[in-house]
Amino acid sequence: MIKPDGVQRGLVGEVIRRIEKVGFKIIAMKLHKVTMEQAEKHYAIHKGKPFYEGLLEYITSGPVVSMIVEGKEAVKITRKIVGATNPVDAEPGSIRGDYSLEIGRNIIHAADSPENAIIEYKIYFAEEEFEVYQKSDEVWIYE
Ligand code: D4T
Repeated sequence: MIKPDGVQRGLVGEVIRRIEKVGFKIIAMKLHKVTMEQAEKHYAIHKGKPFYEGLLEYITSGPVVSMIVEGKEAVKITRKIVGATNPVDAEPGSIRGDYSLEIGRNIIHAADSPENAIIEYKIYFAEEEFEVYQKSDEVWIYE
């Protein structure tokens, strides 16, 4: 998910470029606003933490771009492309390392396990929004 700051700062194309170029297949994508109900579900694990209220306010503050991405080790590799949660620790070359400075404005969200990826995409997408298709470059990406 490209968060509201990523959308406002014109980084949608840059993020999608990185996801596509590594070889992943985007099987669903949309621009939408996160409702407070969706935000509470998504960040339920952080309820009660000092940054929780600010996090909900930020993620619901403007449109986001959500994607479901498929490919080998998609969670692990996407987390590397995204970089550490706190931009201070994010490597140069990662999205957060290149484009953000503060943990509360870190541009992008990516699921941290395949199990959470499923839980999270169900918050934002209906099954009808998935596109099942073959990408013609797959023979050159997978051996
Ligand atoms: P998201 O979920 O946004 O991709 O971030 P991560 O998966 O990398 O990190 P997270 O769940 O630990 O944190 C969720 C979200 O909360 C913000 N946050 C986090 C914050 O504002 N202050 C903090 O101290 C922490 C730990 C940033 C990401």
